Amino acid sequence: MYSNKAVQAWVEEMAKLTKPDQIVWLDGSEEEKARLINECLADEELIELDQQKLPGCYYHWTHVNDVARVEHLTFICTSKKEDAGPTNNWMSPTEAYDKLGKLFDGSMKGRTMYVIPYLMGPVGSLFSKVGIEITDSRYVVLNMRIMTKIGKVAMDQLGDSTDFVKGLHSKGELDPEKRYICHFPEDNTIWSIGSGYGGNALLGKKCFSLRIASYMGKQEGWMAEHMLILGIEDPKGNVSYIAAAFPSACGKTNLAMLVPPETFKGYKVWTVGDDIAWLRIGEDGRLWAVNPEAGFFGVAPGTSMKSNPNALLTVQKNTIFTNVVLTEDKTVWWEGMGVEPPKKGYDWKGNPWTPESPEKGAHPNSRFTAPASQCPSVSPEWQNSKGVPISAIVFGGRRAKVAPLVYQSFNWEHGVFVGATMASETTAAATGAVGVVRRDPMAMLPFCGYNMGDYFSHWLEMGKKIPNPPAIFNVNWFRTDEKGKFIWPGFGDNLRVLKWILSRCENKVDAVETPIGYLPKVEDIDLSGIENEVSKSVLEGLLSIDKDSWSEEIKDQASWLEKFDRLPKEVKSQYDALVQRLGL
Ligand code: OXD
Ligand code: MN
Repeated sequence: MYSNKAVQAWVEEMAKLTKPDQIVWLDGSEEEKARLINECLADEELIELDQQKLPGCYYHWTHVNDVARVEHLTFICTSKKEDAGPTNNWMSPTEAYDKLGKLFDGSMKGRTMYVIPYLMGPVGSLFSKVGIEITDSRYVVLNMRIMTKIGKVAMDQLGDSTDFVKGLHSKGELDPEKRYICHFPEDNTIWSIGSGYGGNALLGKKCFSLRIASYMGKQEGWMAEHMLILGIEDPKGNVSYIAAAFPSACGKTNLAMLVPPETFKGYKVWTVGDDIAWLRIGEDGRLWAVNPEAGFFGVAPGTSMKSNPNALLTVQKNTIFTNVVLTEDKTVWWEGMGVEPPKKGYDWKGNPWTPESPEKGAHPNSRFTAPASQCPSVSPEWQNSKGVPISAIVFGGRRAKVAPLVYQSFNWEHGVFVGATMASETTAAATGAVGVVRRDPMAMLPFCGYNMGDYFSHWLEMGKKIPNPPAIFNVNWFRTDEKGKFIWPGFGDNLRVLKWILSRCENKVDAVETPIGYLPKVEDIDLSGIENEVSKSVLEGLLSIDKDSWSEEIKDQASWLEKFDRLPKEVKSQYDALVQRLGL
């Protein structure tokens, strides 16, 4: 129990509603962790993995109908519908408190209520914020323990203040018909019921650090973004930082932990964050960023020693694996791990599985939850309370034809337009049609806690306030040839593109001015060591702008922008200027 009166009063009120058998206040200690793990093992909520091979690692199955974020059940509950905007589901706060209040009523009967104070961001930092999550799930507690800093450290930062985000979570009945993830940005409150899956239940992550925090950022003059943060150290030891936004499933975690190509002697990539960035204007007039999280909640399938050795090394200890293949000898496996599958095991539904089974063993959205501090590439600055200074902001998505490998926006305002019209094409990995263009502005479509038109205005406002703003770029690692094969090798070779981006930030290279932005001169992308795979003419192709595709693209952009009744005029004029430059 902590002395903060506002926290106590709110917990009491929530206990009256949910009626738990007992209340446990978490302190974040090792003893508490050991006790919770033992309880989970006894109830088979966790399965102990081979402690020789994977020390401190455990396995968890979610309910089979509860394996991903549920965007159609996620609501922004502002008093006025217009304030949630055209891209969010909206429910009035009165209706939401009433509807969910009925579901929460008695939902913790026979269960323990855990009260988790947690800190997002470095200890003692101006950037950092405190949340309290109430939950009836020990799995949530153990995950929050990895993803945030829980217990006393958070309460010490909060002191007597009433400035905390109130998060109420209950598994409820795990019934998709009674599942809601509601955000009340005007009340600093999140209510989530009916799901135990990370993205819906770990309230510090998407719910607080993006949806509620984006709203706070708009009020308070900072930004909460769906961005990885990485540092690039050059052979002289200078480190420059990049923040990059990509829609889900575009390789953010891989890019954040990139291993430089062999020919890049003396280069090193440092990981500050893989998913979320909080950005503020620093005293020096630059934009500075922290990663509010303390761990990685990464997608397991596809993670291999080739695609992301640093992630694979991170998850060798103290990690919770969810919905991957559990092997017979109590280790884990997933598709795309780059090693032989086990002869026998259990799939993500808990059914016996062999490599001959017709279905995939790991769920495509199966996850690892691992402490960031264990990552071999974690930046020495990742807990710096001042954050790190950002030289470049990078947007990107999967585009088979339209977007070139990289281009730079003309200025901040143009960069905001590039972000606002960002898109990704659906892949065969997801259900539904392949190659369908989905607009996902700044990769924030499912995560913006208010009207997205106002969010674009906030970006424009910030641009006016930052004396020395980062340059804004767009990248596309996913261009394909006529046979649908990726042309650019990707992974570690993406550093070649980031190197050009930093050279531009340092005014070391000039570029070609095109209708869509500044493109690299072919000779300015370092192809050392991959000349056979990517010849100069292949690179020319990757940097070309196809008029027919752009003619389609601008039509699609126009209908996208029409959705926004609060579209800032600057975004519209950037669109008009693009059309004019393209001569279409
Ligand atoms: C995530 C996502 O889980 O963006 O990080 O979907
Ligand atoms: Mn994400």
